[in-house]
Amino acid sequence: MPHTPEPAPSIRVEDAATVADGGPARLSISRIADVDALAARFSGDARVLDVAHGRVRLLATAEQVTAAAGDAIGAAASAAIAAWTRGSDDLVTPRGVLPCASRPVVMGVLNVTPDSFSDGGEHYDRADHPARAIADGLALVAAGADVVDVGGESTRPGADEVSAADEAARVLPVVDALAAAGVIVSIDTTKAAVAREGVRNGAVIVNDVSAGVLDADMLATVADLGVPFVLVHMHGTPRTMQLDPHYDDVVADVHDALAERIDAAVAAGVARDRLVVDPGIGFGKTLEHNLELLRRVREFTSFGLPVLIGTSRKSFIGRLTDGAPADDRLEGSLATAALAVAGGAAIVRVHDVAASVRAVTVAHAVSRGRPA
Ligand code: PMM
Repeated sequence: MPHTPEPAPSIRVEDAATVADGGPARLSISRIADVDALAARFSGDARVLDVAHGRVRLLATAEQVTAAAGDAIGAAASAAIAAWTRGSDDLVTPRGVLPCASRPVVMGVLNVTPDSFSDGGEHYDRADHPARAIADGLALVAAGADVVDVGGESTRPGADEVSAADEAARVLPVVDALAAAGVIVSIDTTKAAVAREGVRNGAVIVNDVSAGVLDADMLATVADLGVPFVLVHMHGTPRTMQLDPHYDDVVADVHDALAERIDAAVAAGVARDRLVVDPGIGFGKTLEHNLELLRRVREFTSFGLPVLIGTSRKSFIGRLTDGAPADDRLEGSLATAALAVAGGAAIVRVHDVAASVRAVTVAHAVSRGRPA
């Protein structure tokens, strides 16, 4: 039997704006055995707001958390508040550093598939493969992408599965050529075998929309490869994810699910500072869920890891803009990228790179009150 570690308590910072002035943070503590007993230990100036769904929400300083809940939970609260306040560190890859600590990082999307919802077939010309995709990847870099995310499996809702061999045949020549040109490449796959081959061909980040759930070998593979790993929250599978998704509180539930995947990745041997978290916009979420996740994106910075947000051309943007089709969602995509960055996202995953670089550069400068 593999050893299943006890879940570590999870602290989510909802707001810490007054902490610098000695004020309390608004926190949520979850993944603990007896949440009612914990809530009862807070008294005096610390104020419990509610206890529900295995979580206690409260207004407290880190010192008050330590006094009531002990050193371990107090230290976790202190770290989460510091992360919320400070933002993320740089992300170190074997081919270079993504400067998440100093400016927004832009990940350009290169779907080498015939059927992706957002750019289906755009970069995949069977007669001219892989030349077209390679040229398009280099164009993303010329437009300002810091990293190019190469995917060979459509994750659009209800998409058919593709075999590892077909997926590898689509992406590996593209990964290889871009890496040879010095590009920081991430491989967007849910399959451990494709991740391994992708890294062997020069990819330096693995981006898995299932956070290692769909392939039992993924976490151990990534640990072995020693590259950064993007943990994306997905409700179900691409086939099932949009079938009536339900959450008690979408931000809290997705945060807890990501906490569980962080623990699983670390237990499998992945270094924590190689992880990136992504709440998975559109992956088993309604329009309202997506908007709530974006409105409260800063809460995901509590992990102290870079937060990646992918909204580009997604269907919820079409729904907000008179049913605009995927190739007519630029303004909505830019608005969400800008707001995600202003809300604390470190990396945005986009199709329209040049426009997105400008939008997030301005959003970042405004949110800090100074240029980069
Ligand atoms: N979305 C898609 C594919 N891969 N990866 C991450 N990390 N985050 C996302 O939101 C994400 C992803 C689906 O969109 P696409 O068809 O435009 O690639």
